[in-house]
Amino acid sequence: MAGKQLTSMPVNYCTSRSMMELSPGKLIEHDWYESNQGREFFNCLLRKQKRRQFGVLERPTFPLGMSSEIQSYKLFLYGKAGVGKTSLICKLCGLDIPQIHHETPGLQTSTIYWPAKLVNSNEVITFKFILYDVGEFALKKYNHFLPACIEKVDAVIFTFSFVDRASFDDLTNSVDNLALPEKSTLKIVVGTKYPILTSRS
Ligand SMILES: Nc1nc2c(ncn2[C@@H]2O[C@H](COP(=O)(O)OP(=O)(O)OP(=O)(O)O)[C@@H](O)[C@H]2O)c(=O)[nH]1
Ligand SMILES: [Mg+2]
Repeated sequence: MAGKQLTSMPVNYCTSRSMMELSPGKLIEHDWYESNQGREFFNCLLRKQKRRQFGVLERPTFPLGMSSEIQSYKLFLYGKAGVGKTSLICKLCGLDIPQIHHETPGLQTSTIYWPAKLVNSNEVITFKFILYDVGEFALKKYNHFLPACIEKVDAVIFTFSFVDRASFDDLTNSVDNLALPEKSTLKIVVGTKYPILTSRS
């Protein structure tokens, strides 16, 4: 697939397949997962009603007639210690978030599969997100972690916490100064711990 970019992926995908032009905006059907077809796809990713964890060499298998091209993306989570990077990954992977803060020891990767139906197309594609997570102190201590995380990265998720002003103040600096190999790498900002903020007020 040419021009693999997270922001424009479905547009490129459709353009290369069917020469369709899509305007920016809604590119996937957001309520598709509730349809019969969507449920069938998601059931293949579940075990005992929880998201199945896939190893590095594993991939989901869909029943005959339910084929889905897998599009792989590498994402790197970046942010202050304790801001909630690992918790965010746990949430996305359907796991319980850690109750107590333990710094992530070194570099950890998690893989999540996410089927989606494109607007104006009958095809279902499965996003494969490989999430790179490093504890802030480990990132500062070992010089080889950052290059491993940003090499061929498709998107960086910058995290800040709604209950930590300093993590928000650092954000502009981090977004501007993280030396990414590609200028076009997508930058996403995610705020964490919002429920704590709202329960206080
Ligand atoms: N209530 C609530 N707690 C959260 C949320 N996100 C993170 N936490 C808590 O914040 C603490 C730290 O979260 P982690 O996800 O371990 O932080 P981290 O950014 O991975 O930290 P390092 O690995 O040290 O860089 C944990 O005790 C979580 O329970 C959230 O959205 N809501
Ligand atoms: Mg962590």
